Amino acid sequence: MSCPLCVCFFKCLTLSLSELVDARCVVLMAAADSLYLGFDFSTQQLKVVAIDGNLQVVHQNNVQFDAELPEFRTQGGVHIHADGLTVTSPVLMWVKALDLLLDKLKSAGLDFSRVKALSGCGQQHGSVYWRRGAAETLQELNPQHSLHHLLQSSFSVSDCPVWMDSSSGQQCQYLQSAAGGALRLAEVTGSRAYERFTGNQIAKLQMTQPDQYDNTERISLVSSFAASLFLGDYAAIDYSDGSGMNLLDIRSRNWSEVCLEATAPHLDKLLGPPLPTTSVLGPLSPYFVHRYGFSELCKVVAFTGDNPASLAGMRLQQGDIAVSLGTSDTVFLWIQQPHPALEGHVFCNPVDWQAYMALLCFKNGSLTRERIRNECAGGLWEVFSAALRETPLGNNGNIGFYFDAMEITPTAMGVYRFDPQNNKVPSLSPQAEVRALVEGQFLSKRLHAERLGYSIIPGTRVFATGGASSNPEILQVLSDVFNAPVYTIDLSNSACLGSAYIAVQGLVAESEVSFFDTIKPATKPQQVATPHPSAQEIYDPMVKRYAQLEERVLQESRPLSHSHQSVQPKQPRAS
Ligand code: ADP
Ligand code: XUL
Repeated sequence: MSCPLCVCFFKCLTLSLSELVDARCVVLMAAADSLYLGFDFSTQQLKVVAIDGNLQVVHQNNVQFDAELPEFRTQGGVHIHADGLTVTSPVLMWVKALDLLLDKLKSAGLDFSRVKALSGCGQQHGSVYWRRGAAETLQELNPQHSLHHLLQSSFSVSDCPVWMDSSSGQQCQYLQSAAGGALRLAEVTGSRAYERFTGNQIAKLQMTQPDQYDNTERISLVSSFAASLFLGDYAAIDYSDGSGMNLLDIRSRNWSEVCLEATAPHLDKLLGPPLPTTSVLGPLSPYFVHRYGFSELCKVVAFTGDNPASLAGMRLQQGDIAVSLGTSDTVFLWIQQPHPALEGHVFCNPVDWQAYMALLCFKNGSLTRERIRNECAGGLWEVFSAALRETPLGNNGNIGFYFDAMEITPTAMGVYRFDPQNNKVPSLSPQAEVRALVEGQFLSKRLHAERLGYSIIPGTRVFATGGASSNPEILQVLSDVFNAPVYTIDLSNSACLGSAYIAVQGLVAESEVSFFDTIKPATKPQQVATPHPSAQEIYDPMVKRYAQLEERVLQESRPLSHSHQSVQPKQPRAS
C-alpha cells in the first residue's frame, strides 16, 4: 500500500512536519495527474469541481434542477406548500441529478480513474429519511442501472424538508422549554431553536407522519445522504453540518441526550455517531468503479454543509468575514471560542477541530434580487448593475427592507421603504429600488455581524462567494457598506472548491498536517473591490439608522411573523 497522495510508500510520512509540508508540495506537483472531486448539493442545482494534484481547478459542471429535471416541477429547486411555510424538495430529484451529473462528466471526458478522493457538501439543515431495508439496497447497487432507478423505493419520505421551511414553530417551542430555555439550548447546540434546524423538522415529522417515521431506518442530512450514495452505505453526519440540527452538543461533539429525548424516540440509532469533517469514510462504492471507471482505491471523505465547505474553499482565517450570496445569503466568521447567543449560530469548524464558526443566515438573498431585477431592470443583470453604478452611495437617504419570504435574520416579513425623513413610502424609482435592495441587504449583514461581536478594523478582509459574487457592482456596494476591501477566489462556488480541498485534506488528516499547509499551493484570493473614500462617512451613520428602522419593521411585521407560531407548550411523544 502506498501513501494516499503519491507513490512514496509512506516515506514522506516519516519526515518532520516542515519537511513534510515541503515534500508534500513536491509530491503534489509530481502527482499532478491526481484528481479530487468536490460536489455541492445546493438548493437550486448540483455542482461539481475537479481539482488536480496542484490544487488547480481543471473542470466544473452542474445540473440545474428546475431546467434539467422539469419532471419534478420545482421552482428554485423546491416546492413551497399551500401553507406558505412548508418547503420541501423531492429526494429522487437529487438522486437523478447525480446520475445526470456523472454522465455529463463522462461525456466531458473526465478520467475517473485519476480521482484519488472525493468529498462534498449540501444545503444545510435539510433531512433525508431512508426506508427500512435501504442499507441493503445501497450495498448492492447494480451498475447496469441508474441510481434513480435503483433507489426509487429507498426513502420513507419522498419530499424532504429543506432549510427554507419555517413550519416547525411548535416543535421549536417544545424543544426550548425541554432544554431549559432558548439561551440554554444555544449554549449547548450553538443556536436557539430554529424552525429549519433538522431536529425540529424530525420532531414535526414524527408527530405528523408517525408511520413514515416508524418506517425509517436512518436519517441523513443532505450532505451525509449524498456521501451515502458514494459510499454505498450510510455515511456519518460530520460535526460541522451536525451543528445545524439543534441536536449536537458543540463542545462535546456528541448528540445531546436532552435534545434527542425532546425530539423523537430512539433518535440516536437513526442518526448514527457524528464524525470529524475531514474523516475518510471508506472506499468508493463498487457501483461507481464499475459504472464510471473510478479507481477502487478512491476514498470518500465526509461531506459537510455548504457554508462550512465555503469557509474551507475561501481559506477564511480569524479576523476575516465571509459573505455568501447564493439562494440564501450568509455571513460567517472563524471563531476560536463559542459564545452562542439568541441570534445567529455557532457551528463546529470544518477544518480545525478546536475552532468554531459563527454564521448568520438571510433567507431573502438571490431570489429577492432576481425579483427586483425582473421588476426594475427588465430581467437583466446588466441593467441592475447599471442602476448600482448610476445611483449615489447612500441612495440619497432612501432605505429599504425586502423580506419576500419570512426572514430568518431578523424574524420579519414584508417590504418596507423609507425616505430620508424616515417616512414610509410606497415606492421608489426603479434605480433607487435596486440600490435600496442591495444596500439594505448589506446594511443588515453589517448590523447583525456587529451584534455578533464582529468589528470592522483596518486590515479587515471581506470574502465574497456564491452566484451573485460574479457581479462586480454588487461587490462594490458590499465593499462600501463594510468599508473594507472585498476578495474573491477565482470561481464563485467556494463550497465545491472547499469540498475538493477537504477531499485532499482527508487523505493526510491523520498525519496531522494542517488544512492550511495542505492547501498552500492553491491560487490565492484576489482583491476585487476597494471601498470608496467617502464610504465610512456615509455608511457608519446609515447602519445606525438602519437599526432604528429595523425596530419599526419588526413592530409592524410582528403580527405577520407570529401568525404561524401559535405556541403549544405540550407536545405528545410516542415512545
Ligand atoms: P445555490 O448554491 O444556493 O444554489 P448559487 O450560489 O449558485 O446558489 O447562486 C445562484 C444565484 O446567483 C442565482 O439565483 C442568481 O440570482 C445569482 N446570480 C447569478 N449571476 C448573477 C449576476 N450576474 N448578478 C447577480 N446575481 C447573480
Ligand atoms: C444556513 C442555511 C442556508 C443553507 C442553504 O444556516 O440555512 O445557508 O445552508 O444554502
